[in-house]
Parts: sequence; C-alpha cells; structure tokens
Amino acid sequence: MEIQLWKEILEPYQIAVEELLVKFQYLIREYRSHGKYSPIEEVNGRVKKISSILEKMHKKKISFENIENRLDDLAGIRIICQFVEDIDAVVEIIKHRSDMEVIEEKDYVSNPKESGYRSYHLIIRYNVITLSGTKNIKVEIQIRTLAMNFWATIEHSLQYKYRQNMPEQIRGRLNSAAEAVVALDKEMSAVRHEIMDSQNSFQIKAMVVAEILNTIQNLYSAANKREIIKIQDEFYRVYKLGDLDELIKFGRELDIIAEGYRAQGIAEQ
Ligand code: 0O2
Repeated sequence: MEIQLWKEILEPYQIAVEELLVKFQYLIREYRSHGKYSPIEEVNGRVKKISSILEKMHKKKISFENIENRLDDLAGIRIICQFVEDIDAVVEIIKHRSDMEVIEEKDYVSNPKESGYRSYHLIIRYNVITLSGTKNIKVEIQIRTLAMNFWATIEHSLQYKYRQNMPEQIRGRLNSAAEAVVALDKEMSAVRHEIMDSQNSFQIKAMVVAEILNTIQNLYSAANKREIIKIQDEFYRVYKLGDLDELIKFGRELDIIAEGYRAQGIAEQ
C-alpha cells in the first residue's frame, strides 16, 4: 500500500491519541489542583507503527481492507496508576464519560495471561472530527500499575529480541518476576492510605504555599515595604515549623490583611 494511503488511514488515530492525552492529563491536573489524590499517575499514547501493523496483519491474517475493523489498537493509550485499586477507579471514570463509549473490556489483572502479563484493557469508541466529517474510531486503553508496567516493558523488549524462541531460563525468570509484581502491588496496597495521606498533604502544602506567595506578591503594590518584609519573615518562620495547620492559619490571616488593603484601595479611588 502507498505510504500516502497509510498516512490517510492513520491520521484520525493520531488526532484521537493527541486529544485523549490532553483529556487525561487535564484530569490529573484537575485532581491535583483540588488537592485530591489522582488515580492516574501518568498517561502516554501512541499510534501503532506501520511495521507493527504489518506484523499483526500477517500474524492474524488480516487484509488491508479490514485493518480498521480487526485491529483494536491502531490508537493506544496507556494509563499508569500507583495502586491496583486505582485501576477500578479509572475504569469507572472512563465508563461514565460521555465522549468515550466502552465496547469491550479485558481484565488481565484478575485473569493474567499465560505469559504473566497483567493489565486492564478497555476498547472504546471515540469520535474524531476532521475536515471530511466525524469519524468514529476504536482506541485501546491499557490501564496498569507502575509495577505491572515495569514488568510488561521488560517482557515486551525480550519478546521482541527472542520472538517465539524465548529461552526457558529467561521465561522462568519472567514468571518469578511476574509473581514478585503481584506481591509488590499487594504490599503497596497495604500501605496505600499512608502513602496517599502523605502525598495529599504534600499537594495541599504546595497549593497553600503558592497561594501565600501570590498574595504577598500582590501586596507589593498596596502595602509599604517594611510591612511586606515583616510578613515575609513571619511566613518563613511559620514555613520552617513544618506544620500544615499553622501554614493554613497564616494564609487565612494574610487573606484578611490583603482584603483590608483592597478595601482601602477602593475607598481611595
Ligand atoms: P504492541 O507492540 O504493544 O502494540 P486478541 O484480539 O484478544 O486475540 P490482541 O489484539 O493481541 O489479541 O489483544 P490483547 O491480547 O488484549 O493485547 C493487546 C496488547 O496488549 C498488545 O499489543 C500488548 O501491547 C499488550 N499485551 C498483551 N499480551 C502481552 C504480553 O504477554 N506481554 C506484554 N508485554 N504485552 C502484552 P500488541 O500488538 O501485541 O503489541
């Protein structure tokens, strides 16, 4: 097939990947900007390479005319979570979205593949709007933990290296590593609340500090320099205490001071 034709076929898939990445990244940002834990740690995506498409077509005996029908992963999104529990949360989020229609689910987390592969796959339908109209295409979303992703990445490279002839000894090591990944995910789940708590307070602290610094910056145009230096010194003192409640209290007091200056400014106009 001509390269130009491949480009035409794959173009909407490229758009879908780019749009979905923006949407999932925005979701992460939204959680974090509200001081909430994000069940999505990171997201990436790709359009399948032509060489991989040709390989899969050959393996599954698929004709050119049928690639869009038969290949579900021309567009692929990979969502990485910290904990196994997050995978269910992400699946629910996707199922409730009006811009994505889940048409198939493969739960390789509860039912790992023979290779030891674990991941949750969703096939969705997604509308892409192009100059020639709306095209409804399939996208594969793989959802897995950091640990599952580590295993799958290594195993994928070894599969690529050895093709169908993976040495028994390496296969055995991969099987043990897969078991270790299950154990690691379990251990991490056991301390999940502790980890989430500390990540949440880190997130909230960063937000409170950013707000305080912003307020102090705005005060530069209203308050006199000596007072601002006093406020800054007080901020450093409270910050050094390392107590989030104290920092929040300081932020509130600062807001009252800033509000006073704002009211004064309006009265003088
Ligand atoms: P690549 O190079 O990642 O694109 P099916 O239609 O169900 O018979 P299909 O279409 O292979 O089979 O679907 P499946 O089994 O859900 O796998 C889709 C993708 O999941 C694969 O795409 C891999 O990315 C990943 N995957 C599945 N099994 C394994 C595995 O044993 N090890 C690793 N590392 N990844 C796996 P591709 O096109 O095979 O590969």
